[in-house]
Amino acid sequence: METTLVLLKPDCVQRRLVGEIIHRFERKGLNIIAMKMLRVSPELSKEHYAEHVAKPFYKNLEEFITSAPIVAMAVEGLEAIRVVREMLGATNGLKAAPGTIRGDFSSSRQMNLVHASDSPESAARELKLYFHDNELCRYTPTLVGSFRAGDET
Ligand code: 3AN
Repeated sequence: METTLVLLKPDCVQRRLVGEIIHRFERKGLNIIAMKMLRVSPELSKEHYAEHVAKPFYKNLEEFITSAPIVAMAVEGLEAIRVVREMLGATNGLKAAPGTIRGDFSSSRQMNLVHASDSPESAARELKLYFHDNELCRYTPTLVGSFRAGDET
């Protein structure tokens, strides 16, 4: 099992797509084990996007991510880090494959609706920025046997 950080970004909240996108993760069988709405501060933005802070596009990125509330979620599942990234599609919505979230709903590189951690190291670092360990509500879904056979490896 892996846990990944998912952010429904300001464009997602502004466009009323929060429910639509949560619905996709639920239907896939992933477990949402924490969720909160918050406004990203400039300080949190700099921590979250540490790898981009020195880049010329960072100012616009910070303006965007702090422009309206976001919804942060911890999402758990088998190979969840890769699975969720593949559900999102390519960073640029114009390039993202149809059927992916960005491919279906975004035509932008910046307003690409959703962020998800891209590696186990990023997931561990990013989850800590948004959630305390005791906010993660792990549980066994009663439908687990309907999503996968018990003897699958
Ligand atoms: P992803 O969200 O797919 O992991 P990242 O982490 O590479 O993508 O980029 C995060 C955000 O940084 C993007 N959504 C975009 O707004 C911005 N960004 C990344 N690369 C560029 C770029 N070359 N020019 C402008 N903005 C960029």
